[in-house]
Amino acid sequence: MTQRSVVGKLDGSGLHIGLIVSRFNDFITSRMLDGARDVLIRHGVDAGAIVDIWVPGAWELPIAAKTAAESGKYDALVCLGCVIRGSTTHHIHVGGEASRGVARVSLDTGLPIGFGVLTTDTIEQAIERAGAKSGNKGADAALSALEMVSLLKAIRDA
Ligand code: INI
Repeated sequence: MTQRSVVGKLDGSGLHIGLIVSRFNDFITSRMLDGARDVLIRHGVDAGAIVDIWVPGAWELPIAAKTAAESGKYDALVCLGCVIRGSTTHHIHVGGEASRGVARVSLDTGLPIGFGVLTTDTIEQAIERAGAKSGNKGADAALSALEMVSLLKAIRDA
């Protein structure tokens, strides 16, 4: 029997993508935004079809993602944020709710949402993941969202 595989492709032509970005730690998130935008354009997304949507902090990513998803304007979203450990437990609540909330929006709406929220102990670790020696997690999240658009379609069509 021949094996059948269902896989996604990385072809962004004709797609509309929303990039939801946190202003908190924007010296990091703006680099992640650059990485996400760059990788999308290199995979065929029209620059004019990429919209960046700014929220105050990672906590606000889920509600903005829900509103963008329900607008019907986007084929996929990418949430970009950076939560750095502080001297209290505040960062744990912010990071946890951002991750739970974005997952819930994606499952509830069926829209692919790339999760590019760094949670690091130090600023150095965040810099490493925003375009330095550990790559750019914003670009990685955008690429995953692109793949999921095509994969979800392929699953339905299989
Ligand atoms: N928001 C972040 O995006 N990153 C953080 O590290 C952070 N910390 O640690 O405080 C943070 N807080 C703000 C939060 O996201 C909300 O914007 C704020 O609480 C207002 O609702």
